[in-house]
Amino acid sequence: MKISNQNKTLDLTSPQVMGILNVTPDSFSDGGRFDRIDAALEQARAMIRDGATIIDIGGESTRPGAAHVSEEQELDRVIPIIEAIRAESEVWISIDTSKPQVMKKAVAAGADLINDVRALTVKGALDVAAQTGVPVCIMHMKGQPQNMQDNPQYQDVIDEVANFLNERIAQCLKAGIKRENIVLDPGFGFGKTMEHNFRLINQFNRLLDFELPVLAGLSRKSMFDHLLGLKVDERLASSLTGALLCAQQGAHILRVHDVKETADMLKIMKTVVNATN
Ligand code: 8Y4
Repeated sequence: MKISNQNKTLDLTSPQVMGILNVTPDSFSDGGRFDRIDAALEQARAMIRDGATIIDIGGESTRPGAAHVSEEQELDRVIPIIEAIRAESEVWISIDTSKPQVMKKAVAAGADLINDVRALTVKGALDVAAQTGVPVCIMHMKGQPQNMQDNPQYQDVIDEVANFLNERIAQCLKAGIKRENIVLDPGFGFGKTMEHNFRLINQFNRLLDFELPVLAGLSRKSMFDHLLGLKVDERLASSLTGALLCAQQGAHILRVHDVKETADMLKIMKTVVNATN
């Protein structure tokens, strides 16, 4: 398995680490515009050094209750960071957005992959994504960020996630996105209870039936708080455990905050897998 664009190819034979780079104002203390760009660039450099082969850049928070972000605001946050990273690195740059104009301008600025938690459901997003020609990650979410955690219910969570992704794959193909440019994601934490999230980990390998790359984003999510009573900065061990359980079932990309620890974990996993007699 691999993903490609005009410029390059990322081999997914073994799981790749996608490092999270949030560029929302709460994620970088504000010493002004240059300081913000510089801090984000430093964080990207550290993640690349630690083994990330993809940097996921997001300028909109999808937390329930998070403030609305305008297109102009989002562009102002992400474009300078994409340009700065691209100026010095060939790392894969992923743009975490649902807005068509942000997708378009981010790819023009050097982004290689579109990561959309709304699975290209915003008006115009399918067509713009198709025009860019870059791979897209489509994620399952039940409801919208504002209401997604208000008592989500499923008859069978994995069936519903798979059916949704199947439908979105069809829409992508219809819009002219090539099948080999689609990455799938069950959307841990997006309209799911703790039980739904753990069931999705348990059944993760069913998403491999699509024969498309699959991404797992579990890092520091609140399911670990609900099980173990952990603050966000206490969730490293649980995040690594969740990531390993998905990687063992065949996850191709792990979206994480803790790149070094995840890369170490994957090295152990690969060494064990290859330690046949
Ligand atoms: C602490 C910090 C605790 C952040 C939780 C969080 C995914 C994603 C997000 C995902 C894909 C998050 C943008 C939620 N999650 N994209 N984005 N898959 N493809 N929460 O699972 O990280 S944001």
